[in-house]
Amino acid sequence: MIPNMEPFTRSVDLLSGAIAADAVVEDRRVADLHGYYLDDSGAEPDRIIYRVYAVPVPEANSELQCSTTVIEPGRIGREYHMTKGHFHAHRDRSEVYLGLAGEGLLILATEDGRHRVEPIRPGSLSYVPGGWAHRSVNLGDEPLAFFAVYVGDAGHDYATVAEHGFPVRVIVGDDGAPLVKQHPGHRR
Ligand code: PAN
Ligand code: ZN
Repeated sequence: MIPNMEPFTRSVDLLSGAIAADAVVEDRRVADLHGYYLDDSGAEPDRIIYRVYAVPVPEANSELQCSTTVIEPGRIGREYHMTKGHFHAHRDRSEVYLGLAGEGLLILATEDGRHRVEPIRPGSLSYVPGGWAHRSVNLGDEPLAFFAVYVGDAGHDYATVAEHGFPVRVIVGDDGAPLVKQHPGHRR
């Protein structure tokens, strides 16, 4: 069956990551990520950590969701600003990330405890296979912006990550440089 979609074009600002016109904009603030960071007690609850611009597309297997994410620079305690991270609710659905601006990391993890760390930078293209949870982290002094495209009905399972976390955390080391550290509490 041919889906009932009309062709369209949108403008992405490659420097800021913003998508113009009818994108659905969602902000994630410190308060929305309570429990994800080791210690957010010193951070103002209203501070925006990241913003997602999503082009409205039906959540169907035949479609492709298109969005950008912009993570503000900064840290909460020793941890760099990061997204919640999620598995896709339909575990086998994959995704592609294209770095637009800034410098960061894409942390990937499987349910059986494997993990990978990939760079995000302008022009980086990262493939997120089905079955891999994914979280992005801003390591720089500027906003980190990337474009994502994923299977329309992928859905987001946040609960598994909220409960178990990722196998690693990205923190600032004593020398001021980023450190990818094993998260001892993570299940194996
Ligand atoms: C991305 C993410 C976006 C925000 O579009 O949804 O970067 O991260 P969280 O959803 O983990 O808060 C994506 O991977 N979509 O599937
Ligand atoms: Zn995803």
